[in-house]
Amino acid sequence: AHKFWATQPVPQLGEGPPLDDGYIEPSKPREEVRQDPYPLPKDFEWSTLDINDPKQNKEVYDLLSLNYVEDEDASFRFQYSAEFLQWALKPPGYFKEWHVGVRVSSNKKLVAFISGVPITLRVRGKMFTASEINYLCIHKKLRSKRLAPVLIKEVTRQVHLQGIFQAIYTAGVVIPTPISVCRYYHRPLNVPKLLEVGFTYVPRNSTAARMIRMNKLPDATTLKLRPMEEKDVVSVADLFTKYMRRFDMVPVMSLDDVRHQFLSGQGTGKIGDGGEGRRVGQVTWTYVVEVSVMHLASLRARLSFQNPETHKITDFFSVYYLPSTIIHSPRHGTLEAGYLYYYATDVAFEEDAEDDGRLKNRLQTLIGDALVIANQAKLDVFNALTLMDNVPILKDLKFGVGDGYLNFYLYNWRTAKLAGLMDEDGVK
Ligand code: YNC
Ligand code: MG
Repeated sequence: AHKFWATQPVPQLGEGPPLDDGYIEPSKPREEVRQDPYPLPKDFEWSTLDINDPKQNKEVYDLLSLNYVEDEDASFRFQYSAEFLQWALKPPGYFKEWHVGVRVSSNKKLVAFISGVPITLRVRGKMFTASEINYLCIHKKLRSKRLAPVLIKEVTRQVHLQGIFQAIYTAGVVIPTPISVCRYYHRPLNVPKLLEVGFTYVPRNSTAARMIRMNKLPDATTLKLRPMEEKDVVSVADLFTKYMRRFDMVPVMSLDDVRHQFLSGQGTGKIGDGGEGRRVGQVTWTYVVEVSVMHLASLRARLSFQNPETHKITDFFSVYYLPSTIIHSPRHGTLEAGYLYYYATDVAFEEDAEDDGRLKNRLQTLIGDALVIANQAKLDVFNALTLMDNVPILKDLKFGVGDGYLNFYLYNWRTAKLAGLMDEDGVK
C-alpha cells in the first residue's frame, strides 16, 4: 500500500520489535553515494535555498505560509515566520545543501521544499549523528503527483553525501512506521478570541463567561524567573543534559547547540515594560530560575581562582512562538500560539522526588509560570505534546486535548516502540 515507503530502510508496518537497536542498512563510503541529483519531471529544476539571503528566506516563508500543514478541517495553517525559519534551518554545523527546493524552470517560482539539519541523538543507550527532516511542502497545485518521494530521495542523497545515514522526523500522517505518537494539548489564554475563531467551543454545561473565569491567569509568576542570558549557557546545558537522562530519545546538545536552541531566538528591538510582550522577530523565550549560592561564592572567593559571582540555575523552560493563519475569519487573521519546548528542574535529581510528587509539583509551578509569561506576551493559546513529563501536569494546568496527533519516525534505525509517551487514550 506504500509504494515508496516499502522501498526505504524503515521498519515496515506490522514488523515485530527488533532484537537489537541499530541501523537497517549500512553506511556507504562517499564515492558509492549517488553523485547526481534525482530527475525531476520536465519543467522543474532543483535549487539549493540560501536562507541567509533575505529574498530566498522569504520565498520559503511564502511557500509554507500558503501550502504547509493545516488542521483536519482546514481552519488553521501553520505560519512559520521568516525569522523562525532562519532559526530552525541554521543550527550549528548546518549544511546549506540540505535546504532543498524545487522551482519551475521557466519563471523560477519556488513550488516545493524539504530541509534537513544535523542533530546528535541518543536513542535508548546509543548515540548517533542524524539529520532532522522538516518543512516538506509541495504547492497545492502539484499534489498527488509523486513528487514527495523525489524530494525525500534527494534530501537523503544530500545527507548521505555528508556521511550521515540516519534521520528523525515527525508527521501528522501515519506511514511505515511510527516509533511513537503524541497528542496535542491546548491551554486557552485568550478565550473570547478562541471562541470567535472556532478554535474552541462553549461546552453544553458552561458559558463563555465561566470559561474566561476558569482560564484566567495570575499577573505575576510564582517563581523568580528571568530571561536566559549568555552567562547561563553552561549551567543550562548541564541541567538539560542531566534532566534528559529521564527519557529514551533525546537530542544531545553541545554548548553551541544550547546557545542556538535556547538563546538565539529572542529577537531584537523593543521589549515591553517588565520584559513583557513580544520582541520584533522573537521566536523563542527561555526563562531560568537562579539561586545564588552565597557560601560557595565566598569560599571560591577565598580560594580566589574562580569568579566569586556563583549562580546556579535550578530550573529552566523554553517556549517557541508559532502562529497559525486563521483560514476563514472575518475578524482575525492570525492565531498567536506558543509551544512548550524543552525544560528541566533539578528537583528531579532529589531522592524520591518523583515518588512523593515533588517533581510533579515543581513542574506544575514551572510550566504554570510559562503560561503566565505566554499570556503576558499576548499569545492566544499555549500548546504542548504528550511527551517528556508533560502528561501528569496538563490536566491541572487546564490544557484540553486537541484533535491533532504527531507521529515520530526514525530513518534507517531500528528500535522498539518508545513507551511512556501515551497510551491509546493519550493519557498516561
Ligand atoms: C509525509 N508527511 O505516504 P507511499 S511533515 C513522509 N512524510 O508514499 P505525493 C509522506 N512521507 O505511501 P503529496 C508524507 N506525506 O505511497 C506523504 N508522504 O509510500 C508520502 N502537504 O507522494 C506518501 N508537510 O507527492 C506517499 O504526495 C507519497 O503531493 C505520496 O505530497 C506530500 O515535513 C506533501 O503536510 C506532504 O505539502 C509534501 O501533501 C504535501 O500529497 C504537502 O504524491 C502539506 O509521499 C504540508 C505537509 C509534511 C510535514 C515533514 C517531515 C517530512 C519527513 C519526510 C521523510 C524523511 C525521511 C528521511 C530522509 C533523510 C534520510 C537520511 C539519511
Ligand atoms: Mg506530488
